[in-house]
Amino acid sequence: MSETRYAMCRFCHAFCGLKVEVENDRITKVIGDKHNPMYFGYSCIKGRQLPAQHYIPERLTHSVKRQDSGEFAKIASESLMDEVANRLTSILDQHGPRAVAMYSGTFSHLYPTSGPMSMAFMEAIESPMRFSSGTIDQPGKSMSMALHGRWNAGPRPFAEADVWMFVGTNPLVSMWGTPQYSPAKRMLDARKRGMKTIVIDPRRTECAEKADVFLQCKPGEDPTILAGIARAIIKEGLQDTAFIRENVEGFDALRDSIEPYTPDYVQRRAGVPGEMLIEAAHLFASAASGDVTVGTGPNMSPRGTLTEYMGLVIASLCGRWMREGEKMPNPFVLMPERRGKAQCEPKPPTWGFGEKLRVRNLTNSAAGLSTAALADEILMEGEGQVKALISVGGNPMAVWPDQLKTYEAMKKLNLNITLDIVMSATAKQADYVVAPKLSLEQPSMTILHEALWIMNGASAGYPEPFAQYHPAIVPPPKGSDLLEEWEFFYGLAQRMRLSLKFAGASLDMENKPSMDDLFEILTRDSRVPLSEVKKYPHGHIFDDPSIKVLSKDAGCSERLDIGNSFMMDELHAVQTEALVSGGGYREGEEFSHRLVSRRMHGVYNSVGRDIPALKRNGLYNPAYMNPADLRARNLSSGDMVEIVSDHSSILGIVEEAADVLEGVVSMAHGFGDAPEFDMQVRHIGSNTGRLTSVDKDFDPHTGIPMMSAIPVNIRPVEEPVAES
Ligand SMILES: Nc1nc2c(c(=O)[nH]1)N[C@H]1C(S)=C(S)[C@@H](COP(=O)(O)OP(=O)(O)OC[C@H]3O[C@@H](n4cnc5c(=O)[nH]c(N)nc54)[C@H](O)[C@@H]3O)O[C@H]1N2
Ligand SMILES: Nc1nc2c(c(=O)[nH]1)N[C@H]1C(S)=C(S)[C@@H](COP(=O)(O)OP(=O)(O)OC[C@H]3O[C@@H](n4cnc5c(=O)[nH]c(N)nc54)[C@H](O)[C@@H]3O)O[C@H]1N2
Ligand code: SF4
Ligand SMILES: [Mo]
Repeated sequence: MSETRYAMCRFCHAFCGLKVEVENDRITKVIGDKHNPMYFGYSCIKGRQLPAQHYIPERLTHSVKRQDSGEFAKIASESLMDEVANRLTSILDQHGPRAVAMYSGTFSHLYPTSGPMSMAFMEAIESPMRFSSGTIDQPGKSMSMALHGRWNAGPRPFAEADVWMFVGTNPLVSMWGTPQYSPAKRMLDARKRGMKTIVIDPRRTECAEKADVFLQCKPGEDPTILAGIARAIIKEGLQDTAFIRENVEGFDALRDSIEPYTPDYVQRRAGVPGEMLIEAAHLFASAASGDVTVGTGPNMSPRGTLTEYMGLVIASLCGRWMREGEKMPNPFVLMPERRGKAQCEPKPPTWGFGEKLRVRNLTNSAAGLSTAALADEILMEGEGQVKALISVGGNPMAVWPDQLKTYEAMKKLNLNITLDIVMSATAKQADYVVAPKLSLEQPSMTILHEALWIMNGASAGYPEPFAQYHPAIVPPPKGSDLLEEWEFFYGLAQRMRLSLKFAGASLDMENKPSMDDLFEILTRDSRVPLSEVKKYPHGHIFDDPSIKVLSKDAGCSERLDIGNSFMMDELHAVQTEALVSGGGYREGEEFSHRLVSRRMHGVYNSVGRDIPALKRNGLYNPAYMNPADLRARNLSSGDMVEIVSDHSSILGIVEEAADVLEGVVSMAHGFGDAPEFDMQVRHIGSNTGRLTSVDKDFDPHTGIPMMSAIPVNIRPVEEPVAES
């Protein structure tokens, strides 16, 4: 008999509300839940494939261990934890805590208990070596926020904005940034009430299609464009003088630093017509409210922190922050009540603290330890060398920059463990692959999307106090042996006689808790009790209009800094750099193109390519290029080329795309596999990470290397005969 249940999707981070049909303990169909007040029934092609994700033969239903022969064999999860605990103990005894590193990938964040339990484990073994996908994503966000200062009450909501500026972000496909939850509907609603949009991107994206001003720019020149916009705002006198007088410092330093960024200079440097730049500045600053969101594109291009910083500068120049007495858009539900004050918080340290890495003078930073440095930490012999790596819901082999170095590092590790649902490119290199339960086999709650308000400065996270909980929808497949990720870390800790502090609470290490017990700990100080949230299977908006932004503390002297000296120095440095045409000139070689990052509908980073219905969309990652560029090279869609950077080269299949600027190659990441699979490019795509070098052109504080705007040449190749 078929039953209907309500749940949240975790094929990606967006958590869309779902209606799930279940028959004989198996999911048979998934569609959007039209009674869900945050998502209004939205679901995408990936989410609707959750039944396939749960039941494809590629799904791991047992953990596996690498044998001496190199083959993998099933291992019972209890034995796996026994063996791993023993091996970790001997590595810790011999080499100390620094020898054990953890990498938390995207999917570690989607399970409320995974992150806190894995961190509790790392704390218990006293290892500082905790890395995450955040530092190869948008590290500029937390860095710029630390330098500029965080406005305690946060930014004004999208739903009330008159204008929005999207800088290298495309929420209509990525469901990231703003608006993030059913973005197409929210964007349409906003346009209907008159909101204007500005898009800055080298590709005419889905968002750009609908923009009022679209600045199709050369990749990597965002600091120049945003400096030009800030200059134009000040020249027109459109800044919010009263807000600046009360709350902002650094205005004079900023004004002087951006003076050279004239419309003419911006046009020459970034390829954006001067009059359109002025139009964008005017549209943004003359509106009453509205914000800037910067996405992965500019964060992965050089000077990502500066671009994020200039986004904050423009918002602060225009006073786009919540004011005293305004209603808090999201005072939280499952987290403790959020009471914002109309003031700048004390600025935290940005870099130069915490664990010092052995390479490139990197330290801990507001963005965390640099994942781009982890392969070197594994490869470099000597005191402090990383010997064991635990990856949780991530795929280093597919997504870390400099794939060939990552490959070497994987082989060098004494102990390589990954928690994954399939034999990913990383799992194939691992010693143990821990098979976890999948999303609909576990309870869930939406706390992550409240935490996003804290993690991200600009508006991200639920725009209203929405929350949802669901119990496990189906049991795991019959005969399977799966762990919830937290159980793996708890199980290791039990065997290693460690005490765990989970989200600040000491756990009973004799009587194992349940995931629901852990949810109770995570929500122990919530504004609304979890028991209340559980009453609403479609999720619910727990509004409280009485929660308003509080006034500034009497003694508060903290100000938002729009003239930070490090950032101003970077602005000066930009001008010393040569103007580039095409892909630019590097180390004696001329490049014709710049390769930029992008997202594709049918895949999520490296996830989804094994699902039959998604293969149609995501078999490989085409190298999208402008038709004129293809014609000039006598190429047409489907031709194979070699894409060559100054570091390495990959094969690619070109695809004509009029939305891509001439001189640009737009290509998704996370495809391909280890080098021995390169010839299968038409079936698995190729790994753009291989084009990036981690020790050239990296940010000196976050360590993020050039992962977008990469100078490349395109060379035709004869189709290789043997494609196995
Ligand atoms: N379907 C799908 N959704 C996803 C993902 C996925 O793989 N597939 N990935 C998820 C992840 S991990 C993240 S972090 C988010 C990211 O979310 P977004 O940041 O919105 O990511 P994109 O859609 O790639 O948008 C980045 C844009 O930056 C542009 N760009 C590239 N280089 C530059 C540059 O130098 N300057 C400017 N101005 N623009 C540039 C690209 O053309 C692209 O349009 O998406 C998430 N959502
Ligand atoms: N060149 C280039 N590199 C990039 C980017 C880019 O735009 N260009 N983008 C960067 C960004 S923004 C990010 S966030 C990172 C992504 O970095 P990662 O998070 O490391 O990569 P994903 O591909 O998302 O890896 C997810 C892994 O989790 C597994 N998985 C899926 N569902 C589950 C689950 O329920 N539980 C568990 N345990 N595992 C699961 C998948 O099979 C997959 O192997 O890549 C970065 N790398
Ligand atoms: S956007 Fe698609 S994959 Fe992401 S949560 Fe929603 S339905 Fe799932
Ligand atoms: Mo990401």
